[in-house]
Amino acid sequence: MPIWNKKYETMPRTELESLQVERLRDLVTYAAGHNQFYHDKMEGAGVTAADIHDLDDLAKLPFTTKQDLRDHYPFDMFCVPLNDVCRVHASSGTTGKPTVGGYTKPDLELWSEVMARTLSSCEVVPEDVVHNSYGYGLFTGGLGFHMGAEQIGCTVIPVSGGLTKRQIMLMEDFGATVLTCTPSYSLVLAEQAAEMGVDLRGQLNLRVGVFGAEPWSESMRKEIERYLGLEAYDIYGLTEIIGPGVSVECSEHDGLHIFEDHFLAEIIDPETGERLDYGQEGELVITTLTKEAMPVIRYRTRDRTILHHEPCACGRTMVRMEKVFGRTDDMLIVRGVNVFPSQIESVLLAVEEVEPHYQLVLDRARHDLDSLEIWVEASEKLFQPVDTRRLDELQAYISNEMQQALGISTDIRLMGPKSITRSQGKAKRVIDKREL
Ligand code: DLL
Repeated sequence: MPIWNKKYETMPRTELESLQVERLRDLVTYAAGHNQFYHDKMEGAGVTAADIHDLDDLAKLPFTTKQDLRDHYPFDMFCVPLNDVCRVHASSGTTGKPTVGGYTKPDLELWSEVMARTLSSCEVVPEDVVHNSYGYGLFTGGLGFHMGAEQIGCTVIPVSGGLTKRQIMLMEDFGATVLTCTPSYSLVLAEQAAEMGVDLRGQLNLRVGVFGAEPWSESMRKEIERYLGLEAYDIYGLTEIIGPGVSVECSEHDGLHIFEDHFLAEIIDPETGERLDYGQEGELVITTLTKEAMPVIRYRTRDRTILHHEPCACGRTMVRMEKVFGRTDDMLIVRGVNVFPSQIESVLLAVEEVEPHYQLVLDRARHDLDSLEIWVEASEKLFQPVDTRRLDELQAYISNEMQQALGISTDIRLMGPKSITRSQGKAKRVIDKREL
């Protein structure tokens, strides 16, 4: 299967590590020499490039946090004058100011390169017609995929999100073979196609889907593959690092390879900041080794995962991260118990008469106790006509499964078809009324 950049993607690990150390040294000098924030940070920690001998010396470097980025909004994290920045992207975030990412020309070339590697890892080839439904604009999804697909030489359809009906028509008329969008939007497309009487599996040529930008479970993957008749790949990335193109699955679907020649990954204990070993779960921390406009040193992503370094059957030597379970700040604490939305998703989607559309509503009503309502759409056939007995049985069954999986009681609300808001990009799964 195609490996876009064999030299780097299959580099022996010892060679790769030497390259990383060399690049890390250069980065420390570059960042401290071109940016006040990094200058002060390095001086405060008493570290210079001369202190970096191997990758364990990473621990000597201070972390960079989302708060640091906020404090230096919009452009004070840049290492080059604005004149040399040829593109700015930003992530909306839930509150306050967005998180900004800046790119020089070489940064854009790097981004195209890692996105070409990404798409090749998903078996995308120059003959493919790529229907790109990631949002174009400040969000990194649309343009990131666009550049990677062009780099490979695919035919790109820059459709962006929304106007779902039209998207189905275009996919059919233009003969899309690859679909790129958030996993939740892929299900909206599937639903719309069904409504229009278009059989996505039979009438369309879709072969591959490259889905990311939000957490999605293995059960969600099965649903998507079943509805769309394609092979679904997980892609991970974030604006602060580059956008999409940090890591991606290969056809083994056994973790996401991180492009470590550019993005150096570590896992830390989110409480203590201590570095953890391969195989241990914690917070992903990334250092960009080669970016010019806005490199980051030991950036705390707040995403939880596990790293594995064992060789992969695909031939790539790059470390693999497990599917992101969620962000440390997405973790819900319900009556003192930690719950990840992805755990709930896995339980729900294992139930046959339930649709993959759900929302979690947290409140603190009675006696200051948290309540967790799980709204999920039940299968359409239970509403034509309403089968109260079956709905009651189903509700009791899901409540019990949820209690087993989460260790807390939840309130299951089985909803009618299409009653949960659909999204064109990242789905909003959690409504926390406790914060209001
Ligand atoms: O979501 C970049 C991207 C675009 C990735 C398209 C993949 C595809 P941001 O808007 O800055 O950037 O959001 C980044 O989204 O820290 C994770 O919490 C989450 N995220 C991204 N990909 C995944 C994934 C883009 N595959 C934040 N699984 C990250 C789980 C993901 N969470």
